[in-house]
Amino acid sequence: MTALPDPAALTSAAVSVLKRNWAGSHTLPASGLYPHQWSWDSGFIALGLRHVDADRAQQELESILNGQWEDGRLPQIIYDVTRDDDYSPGASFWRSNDLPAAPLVPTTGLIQPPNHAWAAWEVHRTNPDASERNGFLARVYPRLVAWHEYLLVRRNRGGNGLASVVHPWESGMDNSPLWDEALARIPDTPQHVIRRPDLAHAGAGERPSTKEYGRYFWLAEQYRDHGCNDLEGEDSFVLEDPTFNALWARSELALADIARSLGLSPISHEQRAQELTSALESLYDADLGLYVARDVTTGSLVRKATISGIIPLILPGLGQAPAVLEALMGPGFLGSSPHMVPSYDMRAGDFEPAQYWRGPAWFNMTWLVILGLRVHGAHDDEAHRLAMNLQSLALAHDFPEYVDPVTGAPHGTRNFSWTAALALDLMHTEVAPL
Ligand code: 2M8
Repeated sequence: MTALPDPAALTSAAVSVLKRNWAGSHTLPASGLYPHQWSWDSGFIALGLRHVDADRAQQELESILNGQWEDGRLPQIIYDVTRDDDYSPGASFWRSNDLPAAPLVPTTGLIQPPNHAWAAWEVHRTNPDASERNGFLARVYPRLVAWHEYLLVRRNRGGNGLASVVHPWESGMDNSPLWDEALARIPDTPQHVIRRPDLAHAGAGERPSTKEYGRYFWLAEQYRDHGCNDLEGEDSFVLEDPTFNALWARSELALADIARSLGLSPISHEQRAQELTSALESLYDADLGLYVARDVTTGSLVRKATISGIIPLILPGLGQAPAVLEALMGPGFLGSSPHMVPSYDMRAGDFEPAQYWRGPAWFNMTWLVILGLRVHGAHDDEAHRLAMNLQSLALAHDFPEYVDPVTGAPHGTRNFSWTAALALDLMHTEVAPL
C-alpha cells in the first residue's frame, strides 16, 4: 500500500497550486492549457478551497454564477477576453454578447455537469459562520434553483426527466468512448479554422484527435448558429449521460439541505432527486452491470463500460448499487488494483492508458468513486487505498491532470487545480478504516 504523503507538504503544495491559478475572482483549471473559468472545475475547486479559505470558496462559486444566462443555464466557460488567443474556441467564436439571454460576461453557450449546488452546500457546512456572515446561501439558492430549472425545462430531450447533453464538452468527458458512435454521424468539416493551442501544453497523443476537434467545432457551430436555443433548432448530438444526471440528483439533495437551512420547504428538491435517481435506472445495462449513456436520437443505449456508469454510486438509494459495486471491483476497473480508477474498462480493445478520457485515471472521478463507496458503506479498505494513492500521486507528480491507472505515470497538464483541490479535500475528510 502506498504511504500517505506528509500532510504539511501536501497542504503547502496544493495551496500554492490554487494560489498560482487564482485569477482574482475564480481559479483557472491550469493557467496555460485552460486560461478561463470552467464550470464544473469551479465546483470541484470550491470543495477543496473550503478547507483553507471559506471566502474564496464562496467567491469561486459566485463567480461562475455570474455567468448565468436568463434562461438559467450556467455556461461551460466564462472567458477572459485578454487571453482569447490562448484557448480555442474563444469568446470570439461564441459571440455570446450578441445574444439577448446571455450575461454581460462573455461565455460559451454550452453547459457542464451540475455539481455546483452540492459544492455550495459543502462550502456552507464546512464554515457556517463565514457563510452566514456573507449571506452566502440566501444569495446563491435562487440562482442554483434557476440552473436546475433550466435542465428540467430545456434539456429533457428524451422526455423521461433526465437531462441530455448536446455536445461532448458538456459531459466534461470530452472524448469518452460513449460518444464515438454518435460522433461518427457528425461531419468533421466545420467552417471555423481550427487552431490547437492546447497542443502547446499537452502531447497530441494525450488530447483529442484533429478529426474529433472537427466534429466538436461542427457541433458547436450548429448550436451557436441557432442562437444556443434549446427549444428551437435541431441538435445532431443528444445523449443522456449517467454522471451528468447523478451529479444533478446529488445537487438536488443539496438544494433540499440549503432550502431547509433557509427555512424553506425541501420537498420539491427531495422529490426531484428521487425522480432522477429512478430515471437513471433507464440507463442501466444488465450485461455490463453499470449505467451507460442513451443516444436520444436513435433511442438506443451505448453499451460501453466507462467510469461515467459507476459515478451514480454517489446517490443513496441507487437501484443497482450492488451490481455497480461488483463491476467496479471487477477486472475492468479495480480488480487488478490499479493506482486509481480508470476512465474506461481496461479490457476494452481500444483502452488507452494515456489518452485523455479513454483510459487514464482522473482525480475528480476517483474522488467521486471514493465518495460512492462511503455512501454505500462498501469496501472501506479500497476507498482508503484509493484516497491514499490519489493524495500521493497528486503530490509526487505536481498535481497532474490525469495518470496512467496502472503505472501512475502523469499525463496532460500539471498544476491542475481540481487535482490539488480534491487531494486537499481528502486530506481533511478521509477517515482511515479501523
Ligand atoms: C477538458 O475539457 C475542455 C473543454 O471543455 C478541453 O478539452 O479543452 C475536460 O477535461 C473538462 O472536463 C474540463 O472541465 C476542462 C477544464 O479542465 O478540460
